[in-house]
Amino acid sequence: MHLPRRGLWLACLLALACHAQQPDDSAAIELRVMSFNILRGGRFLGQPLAQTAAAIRAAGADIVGLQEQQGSAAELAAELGFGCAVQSASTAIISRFPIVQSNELGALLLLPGGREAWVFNVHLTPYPYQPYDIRDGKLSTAAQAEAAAAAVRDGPALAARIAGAMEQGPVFLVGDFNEPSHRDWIDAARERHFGWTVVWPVSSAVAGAGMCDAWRTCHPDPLAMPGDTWTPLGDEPDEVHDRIDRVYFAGAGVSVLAAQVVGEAAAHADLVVHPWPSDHRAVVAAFSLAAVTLEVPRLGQNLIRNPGAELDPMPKSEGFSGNCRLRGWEFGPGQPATAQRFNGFSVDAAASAGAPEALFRPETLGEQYFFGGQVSEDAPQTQQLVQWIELGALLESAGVSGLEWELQGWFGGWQDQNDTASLRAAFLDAHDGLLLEVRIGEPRAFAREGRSGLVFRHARGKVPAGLRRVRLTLELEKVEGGNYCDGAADGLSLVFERPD
Ligand SMILES: [Ca+2]
Ligand SMILES: [Ca+2]
Repeated sequence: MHLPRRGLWLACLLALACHAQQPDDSAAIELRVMSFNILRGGRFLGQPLAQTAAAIRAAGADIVGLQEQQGSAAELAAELGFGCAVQSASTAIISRFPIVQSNELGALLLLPGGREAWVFNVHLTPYPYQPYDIRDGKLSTAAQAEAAAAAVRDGPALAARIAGAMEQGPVFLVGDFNEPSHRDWIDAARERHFGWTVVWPVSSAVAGAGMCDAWRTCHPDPLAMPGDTWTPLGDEPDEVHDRIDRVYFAGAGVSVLAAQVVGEAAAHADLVVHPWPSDHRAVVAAFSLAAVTLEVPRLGQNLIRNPGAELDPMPKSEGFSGNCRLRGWEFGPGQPATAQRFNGFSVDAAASAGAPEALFRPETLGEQYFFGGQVSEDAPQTQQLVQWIELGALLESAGVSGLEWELQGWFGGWQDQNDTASLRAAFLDAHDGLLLEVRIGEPRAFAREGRSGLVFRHARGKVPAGLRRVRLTLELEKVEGGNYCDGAADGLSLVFERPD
């Protein structure tokens, strides 16, 4: 955490969706996020790893997404007194903030003040590198360049993976994208890019998902402030310099204060470290996170937090995704439930010998669902996820008269096993006395025609007088079949509204 750097954020310009702004809340926190390709483990140019650490210190970074860490991340983190989460042979996230969970795409960090933020870190496929192919005459139209880039780097898949986490925010995405930005190869900057205008697909997809490019938000003019990170090495006359290392951000209350290039000389970098240890410059951005203000719930709004198990992206693995916390939910008695990716393992299992096609799944259910997951071999058991929903503020402003509640969700299981799921809502008064209890779901194999999948269930009724809060209990029940509870649910919703 750092004090605001006034000179820097004053230099930032305002834009509409992605805006840089002045921190005005005393309870706000500030942090600095860096993306740094350290070149083959950091020592490749003959310098000690301490020089890479010096660059991170010069950047004042609190969180660093490393690429080409190649086994150096833990040592680098130790040198800086940071924690470390390794995503792959190339990528790792190191941070002064505690790491709550991590997977191959990123890490969930515990920030000062108790907030949590996902930081995603990517090192996308370097070759074929389209700017070289344009230079060398191997591509002749922008459409060809865009198609060639999309063939080796899947921007839409990346955007889909992180979309769920963005609903809650704050979320950061950093990386060596090995692809320029569509914000840079614009008409006005054609002279820098062989006279070409290219809508590069990864940056387009990431922006389309709602993420803001920190550098381009602070420095909107790519001619005046190119921000090139590739490459500080050499002076080959035909080298193509570009901004392929970027820091993105999203989430309510997150604003960028400054964005700086860290590199070898003042001509190319805002922060200089000499000798520079990598063939990429790094980029660092300072962010302000506004104080958390509790939103007053509204009529017509789904009041369930993390209602589709999307908030914490699970690893992109085959089969069982593993275990994770489910933010917004407390684990009740029984073994912890988890989120599972739709990857053909359980409720979306493809038809196989003797098993029919899975049930239709609406696209609105996203990438993941609530899942019992791996449990002990012991006989039938039930796992619980609990969430409390406070209604005082909503009912005070809306009044109870004529108000109705509606509870919805998708529930199911696997093939002809009777493992199942249900959602119970206990409507409670000011003393937690039970006014009404409703349960939806619990489809067994028969209700699914013996097919894997989820079926829609809902219930509706009048709001009882004296209501103050609701305790939701999602139950995932294992009845049979080895050590997996295939009880599954998704798309949960609790809405209060007044029918006209
Ligand atoms: Ca979902
Ligand atoms: Ca089972």
